[in-house]
Order: sequence, then C-alpha cells, then structure tokens
Amino acid sequence: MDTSSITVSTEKSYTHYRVCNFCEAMCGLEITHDGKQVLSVKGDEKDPFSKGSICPKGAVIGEMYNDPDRLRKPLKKTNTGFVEVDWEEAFNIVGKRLNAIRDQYGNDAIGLYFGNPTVHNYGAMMYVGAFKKAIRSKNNYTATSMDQLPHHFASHFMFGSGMIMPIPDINRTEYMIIMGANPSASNGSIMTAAGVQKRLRDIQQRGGKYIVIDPRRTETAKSADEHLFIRPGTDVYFLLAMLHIIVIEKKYNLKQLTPHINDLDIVLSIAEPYAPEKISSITGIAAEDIKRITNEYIDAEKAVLYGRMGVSTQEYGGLCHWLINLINILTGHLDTEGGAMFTNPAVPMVRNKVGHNPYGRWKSRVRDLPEFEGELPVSTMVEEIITKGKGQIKAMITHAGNPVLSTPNGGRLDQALEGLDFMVSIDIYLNETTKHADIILPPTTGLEIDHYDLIFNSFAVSNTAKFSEALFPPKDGQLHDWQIFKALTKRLSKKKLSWMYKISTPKMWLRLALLNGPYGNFSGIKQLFTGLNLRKIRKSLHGVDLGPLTPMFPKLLRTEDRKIHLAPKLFLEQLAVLHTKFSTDKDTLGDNEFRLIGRRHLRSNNSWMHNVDKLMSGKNRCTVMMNPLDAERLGLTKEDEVMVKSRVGEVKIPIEVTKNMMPGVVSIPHGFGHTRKGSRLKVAEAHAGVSFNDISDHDRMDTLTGNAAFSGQVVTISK
Ligand SMILES: Nc1nc2c(c(=O)[nH]1)N[C@H]1C(S)=C(S)[C@@H](COP(=O)(O)OP(=O)(O)OC[C@H]3O[C@@H](n4cnc5c(=O)[nH]c(N)nc54)[C@H](O)[C@@H]3O)O[C@H]1N2
Ligand SMILES: Nc1nc2c(c(=O)[nH]1)N[C@H]1C(S)=C(S)[C@@H](COP(=O)(O)OP(=O)(O)OC[C@H]3O[C@@H](n4cnc5c(=O)[nH]c(N)nc54)[C@H](O)[C@@H]3O)O[C@H]1N2
Ligand code: SF4
Ligand SMILES: [Mo]
Repeated sequence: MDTSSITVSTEKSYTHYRVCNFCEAMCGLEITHDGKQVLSVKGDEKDPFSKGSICPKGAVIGEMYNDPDRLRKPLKKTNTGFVEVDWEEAFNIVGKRLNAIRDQYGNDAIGLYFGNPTVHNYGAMMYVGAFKKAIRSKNNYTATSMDQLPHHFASHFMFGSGMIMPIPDINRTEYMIIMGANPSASNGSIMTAAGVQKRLRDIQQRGGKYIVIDPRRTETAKSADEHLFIRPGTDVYFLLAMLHIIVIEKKYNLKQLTPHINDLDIVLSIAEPYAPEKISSITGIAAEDIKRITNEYIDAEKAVLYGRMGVSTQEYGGLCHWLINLINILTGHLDTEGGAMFTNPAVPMVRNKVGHNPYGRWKSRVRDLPEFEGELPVSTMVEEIITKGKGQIKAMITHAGNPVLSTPNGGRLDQALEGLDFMVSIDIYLNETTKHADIILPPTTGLEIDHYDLIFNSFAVSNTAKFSEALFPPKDGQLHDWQIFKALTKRLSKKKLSWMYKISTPKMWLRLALLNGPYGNFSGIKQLFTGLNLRKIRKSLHGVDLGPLTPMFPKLLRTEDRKIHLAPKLFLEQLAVLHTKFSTDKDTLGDNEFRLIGRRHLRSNNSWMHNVDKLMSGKNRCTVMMNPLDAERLGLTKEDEVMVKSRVGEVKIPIEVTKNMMPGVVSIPHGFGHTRKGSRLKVAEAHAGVSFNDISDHDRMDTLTGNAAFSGQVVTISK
C-alpha cells in the first residue's frame, strides 16, 4: 500500500484518491479501505476535473479487485484443460514458441491484437512500442480500426498528425450538434468529460441548446433540445447538405484561421450537388430541419459540430469526420472558445516532427489494404490467419482484447483461432477469446496499478493532470502489464536492449515526459523546481487543474507547410466514389429487412463487466430494439424471440418494442454472447446474450480508412 495516497486515517479506515480508468471520462474516485479491502467508493468532489461524478462501473472497482473470475497466475493449456504455471515457465514457453514460429515463417507470422483497455493503462502504453518493435510484424491490429480510426485519419491528413484531435469545448459552447454519440451511456468519447450529463444540462442552463442526430432516441437524445432520426449510414449526406448551405449562401467565415489554410477554393466547389431538398429523402431528415439547424449553428457565436462512434463506424466514416472538421473550420468554430478545440496536455501525444506520413508503407497481404500508423484494418485479421501462403499468421498475441466478441464477424475469428500453431493472451480473464490461448498471462489491473491518463488527458475538455498510486500491492506475485511486455520483449528482441530500458519503469518515463512537456520547464536546472513535475502532481491528491482549452493553431499544426489542408486528395477521391452512388442512393429495404445499429449500456464496458452481479441486475439488456410499427407489420409481440440474419450469420434474440427506434432500423448491443463453451466468465444466463459480431459482416468497411462499418448493415428479421 502506498502511503502517499492516504490523507485521512482513523484506526481502521483510510482514504485513497485515484482516477477510474475503466472508460474515457476520468472520474476522480474517493475510496475508503482498511488496507486490505475497499469499504466504500464515491466520486471525489474535490477533483477539479470530475467534481464528484461517478458511474456504476467506477463504483464497483472494489468488486473488480476481488472478482473471483479474475486470473491470478499464468495458465497453460494442456490436453486436460488449463493448469497454473509460474511466470518464468510461462514466459519461457511463449519466448520459445514465438521465436521458433518466427524463425520458420518470418516476422509476419506473428499477429498482434491490442484491445481497448491497452490505452487505459499507461504502463502498457509505455512498453508496447518496444514490444512491437521486438516482433516487427506487419500484422498488427487494434480496436482503433473498429472505432476512432476515421478521426485519426482526418486529423492526420488535415492537421498533420492523427493525434491532433478536435475536442468539443462542451464547457463553454452554446450550440452543440451531437451525431452518432450517446454520452449519457458512454460518458463521452473523444471528449473526456466526466459528469458529461451535467455538462450538457449546463449548456441549456446558460441559454444554449444541444441537438442529437441518431437513428435511436437515446438516453442523450431524451434530454436534448431536439432529436432527429437519421437513416443509418447517411450522415455523410447530411454533412454535405450542411456544407452546401454554408457555401451556396456564402456563410463561410474562417475568422482567425484564414491565414492558416489551403485549398479553400476546392472545398467551396464540391458541395453544390447536395442541396438539402435532395438529401432529405436519403437521410430521412426534412430539408427545412437541415436548413434551420445549419443556420442556427452558423449563427451561434460558440457552436460545435461533434460526431463520434455512430458516424465513425459506417461506410463513409472517414468522409464524415473530414466534413465535420471542415464545417467547424468554415464556420469559424474550430480552435476557438465554445467550438472544437485542442488540448495542451502535460504529456503531449503529438509528435514534434512535421510532414510525417505513416500511411501505406505496407499493405495487407490478402486484401491489399494500406496500413495506417503501423496498423492494418482489424476486419482483415481473419483472412490473414486462414489464407495460406508466405506471410500467413501462424501465431497470435492478444492484449486486453476480446476480439471474438468485439471484431466484425467474430464467429469466424473464433474458428480461425483454433487453427493457429500458438497463441498467447495477456488478459485478466479466461474468456471467449483467451480460451484459445496456449498461455494466458494475467496482469494486475484497477486498484493494483498506478495510473496516469496518457491518452485521455489528450482528449479532455479542459487541461488537467492527476497521478493515481496503486492502492493494493499485486496479489500472489502477479505482474503488471508493462512488466509482462518487458519480460516478453527480452525474450523476443533480436537487438540488445539498452540498460536504460532494462532498469526503466513507467513512472520514470512519465517523470521525464512531464519535465519535457509544456508545463515542465526542462530548459534550466533552476526551473525544474518551478515547473510541473510528477512530485507536484502526486502531492495534489485530487489532481491539478491546468485550465480551459486554449487556441493551439498554428503552433500545433504538423503538416509540412504548417497549414490546415482542407481538401486532402484521398478524401476527394472517396467523395467522387460517393457521388457516383448519390443519385441512386435511396432506402430500398424488403419487407423483413432492417438496418442494424449498435448501442452501449452505462452498466457494462464493451465485452466485459457482464459477470459483475451488481452491474447486471434487472432485465436482460441484450435485446433487438424495434419500432412498434415494424413489430406490428411483422406480426411480432413484445415477448417474441426473433432470428436476425445477415450475409455472415444469424442470432436468436428477444425483441424490445420501443418508439425510440426509427422505423426500419433495429438496434443490438455489442459485447454480449457469453454462452460460448470454454470461457470461465460466470455471467448469469439471463445476461449472457448473443454477439452482435456473429452477424456483422467483415467485408463491410469504410474503404477510405479501413474502419469497420458496423452501422447500417442490412439484416433480415423473422420469427
Ligand atoms: N458490433 C460492434 N462491435 C464493436 C463496437 C461496437 O460499437 N459495435 N465497438 C468497438 C469498440 S469502440 C471497441 S473499443 C472494441 C472493444 O473491444 P476490445 O478492444 O476487444 O476490448 P473489450 O471487449 O473491451 O475487451 C477488453 C479485454 O481486456 C481485458 N482487460 C480489462 N482490463 C485489463 C487490463 O488492465 N489489462 C489487460 N491485459 N487486460 C484487461 C478484459 O478482460 C477483456 O478481455 O469493440 C469494438 N467492437
Ligand atoms: N458504459 C459504457 N461506456 C463506454 C463503453 C461501453 O461499452 N460502455 N465503451 C467505450 C468505448 S470503447 C467507446 S469507443 C465509447 C463510444 O462512445 P459513443 O461514441 O458515445 O458511442 P455509443 O454509445 O455507441 O453511441 C453511438 C451512437 O451512434 C448511434 N448511431 C449508430 N449508427 C448511426 C448512424 O449511422 N448515424 C448516426 N448519426 N448515429 C448512429 C447509435 O444509436 C448510438 O446512440 O464509449 C466508451 N464508453
Ligand atoms: S464514467 Fe467511466 S471513468 Fe467515470 S466512474 Fe464510470 S467507468 Fe469510471
Ligand atoms: Mo472504443
């Protein structure tokens, strides 16, 4: 137990402050404990960023610590099932097997998949780079390419770095358009904003408005000033109609960005065909509404257009995020108070280098798709495992991911993993994915790790810094994620590792990064003591407030000419592809055909936490939501179970009839499907559900970015 985290101590209870790292929101937690067990958890009112906010997931951080399903020792697969082995033996097996496979088939024979919790773990983030370098495989996949890749793609080509991410200045805006995000369930994404519901209410209290555009009347939409249903996958047209109005009515005004852009003439010439009247029947949104909302947004002094998952995971996700940036720029709502702004985090994630181009340096073997930032689209992972030939994946490493449930056509992956020569998973559970591993390496997590939000401080709605000490020591000699990476790097690296690397710890790198960062004053030995450093951050138990977002351009731009590129070539080419479909694009669905979308629930996290009883009380959440008109048309009643079928699979699932669904659209949450044999997760039968990704089509992707297109896939429904 680290005593620096103790502020109050009575005879039996202590108080520990930390940041919850389960999701992006960065809520400060106030935890009382007796040195061994958690006694209570609540939101830390004194945390300057989260101000006491907490959700049900953070509240069970103690239960996650004690979770009987958690693995504590490495597991080795034998003919009679998994057996516990010690760490050294486990590492040696992994090293030996992976090296042998690499020697026989080459570097690319090892495939890597990194899941969502990797980015919530600063230790893992600091050591994953060296680990990947030791393996040198082109078959590198992460959850990014079924999530926010279109954001990075647009940022890279427009601003010069995938990490120059616009964040809505929700604290000061007066007009916010939310497309394809449900912060009331997700707690905000690429908008780290603990207590997001209050922040949204505050917009209304200061006389502003927020509008939700979503095929489902979501928890967020219900409290919004206005909600509009949109036909899934057609946001690109809605955005083009906004652009049309801005250009045709000559309402663009780039304000302070005017000297920092190029290609304005090009973007002013592309929107002409997309008049709201022509867009209306495609999107399902009345032309009058498109015009009114666009004009309200243009006229508002502080306004922001924000799009997230729902507009990312569709066939034109890349175009959507380019258009969102473009519209914010053209209307003077980028890099300015109340608009889409950029963070200035204590540890910057944007490289200093200008003109870096991490795109297309290699291509996927089977489908010939380009890498971006060293990754290939995850939708191509299975074909790289099952297609024979040079470069075929023979072994997989998964870290903090459950791709059998989370990737497109996960059912096919489930089978493909069976055919591998070897697999190792670094994960806290024996679940639907890790059951395929020959070795499972279970790290510490939650209360047993120290924590600094490297990534999410970069996405936060104000600048902030907080360090969380580990509350409890590792149990039974358990190792941290970063220690596991280090142990494996040692066994897999063909180069001699530096002494610095060998003795290093995440805290050490963090200390250096903070000194080197914008608040660190690294320039002089005297200043070392005046700037922000880890010691100061650790002393501020509730966190350090580094102030509201400030304008960051042109300094932050990393394009070679230090300009914003309004019209990158790849996006124009994709727009031309879209345009050829434009005149024929209309909603042609058969009688029992629907467009499928996903959803998240406040009380679980992607594919995990479904085994925590406290979170899973109440009725089954894994239902297919459908509008009453559609249910009636198909002769379905509330209690019915239906078959939902796609090109790649089918699932049997109960329906939930609700007016909250747009007619013609159905919604199924992802991450469920805990009935597969071999998993040791104890999920109650009533909550096991079915996997969305047993029916999501791996061929459906945004061809511009390679991102999976979960939204808008056509499925058939029958009784
Ligand atoms: N149909 C559909 N599919 C989707 C989505 C969707 O909206 N619809 N969303 C996509 C998105 S945005 C994402 S991010 C992905 C998420 O999918 P994945 O990236 O595959 O991640 P999770 O399903 O969250 O699984 C996380 C795994 O990490 C383990 N874990 C938890 N904490 C730790 C830790 O500290 N260390 C280690 N080593 N392991 C840990 C858990 O046991 C679990 O196995 O799913 C994607 N898939
Ligand atoms: N409680 C909880 N919180 C989470 C997670 C979780 O699993 N549970 N996951 C975390 C992760 S990994 C991520 S990436 C974030 C995601 O956070 P968000 O981006 O807020 O994601 P969702 O909650 O899935 O909301 C996406 C919305 O898009 C809508 N949508 C679907 N298709 C379309 C479309 O074609 N057009 C439009 N306009 N809307 C569409 C859906 O109806 C849904 O309301 O949440 C994070 N937070
Ligand atoms: S909103 Fe996210 S960060 Fe906050 S308590 Fe819940 S899971 Fe943790
Ligand atoms: Mo995600």
